[in-house]
Amino acid sequence: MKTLLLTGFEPFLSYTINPTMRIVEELHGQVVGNYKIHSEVLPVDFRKAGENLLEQIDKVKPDALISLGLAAGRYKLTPERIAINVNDGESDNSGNVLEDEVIQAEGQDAYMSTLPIRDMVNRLKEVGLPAEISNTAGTYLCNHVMYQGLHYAKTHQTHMPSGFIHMPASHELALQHGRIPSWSHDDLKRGMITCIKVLSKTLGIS
Ligand code: PCA
Repeated sequence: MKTLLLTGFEPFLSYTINPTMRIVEELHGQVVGNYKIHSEVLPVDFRKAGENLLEQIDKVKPDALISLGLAAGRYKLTPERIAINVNDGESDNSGNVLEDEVIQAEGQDAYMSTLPIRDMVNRLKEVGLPAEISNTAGTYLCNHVMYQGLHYAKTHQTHMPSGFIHMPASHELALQHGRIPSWSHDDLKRGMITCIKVLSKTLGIS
């Protein structure tokens, strides 16, 4: 049995619920494909999220890493293709407002996801869930965490597949927020289970 580190995020900005939080909490300890899932909810804080992630990687020693985030306004599941070496954006939950900052001074400008994102998108569509590859994870916390995971794998020369999946709002959040497209929690969760199964199969371990 392999170990998958699965991360989500706490609520942030005007989003009082983060659907990724419930999903990772419910999947913690579950077995999907040949992965036992270890979940962690990360803070929306530029100074802490990456550090927390790296601590978890050192503690859990996962064979693979998938991070999840909310992209309110998107209407499909969107595995991300690329993470860039930039911190920039609105205030995080601790009041840090960063502009044009590099994440890792010695890091590459960008890293490509090492998850089987094309296979994930194809399988999601086969099981009836709209999906497409996204070519930008933005410059906020989701990009930050994706970059940190891939930078770790690169600099530690580990073969840990690593990457990020953005998801639309849940109905729960849309009811509170107002005008954003939303999915049921069950479909969002089924989508994430599907992606984990694809990863397991691609690596020939299911
Ligand atoms: N989404 C934000 C940060 C936390 C989250 O769930 C993002 O897309 O950067």
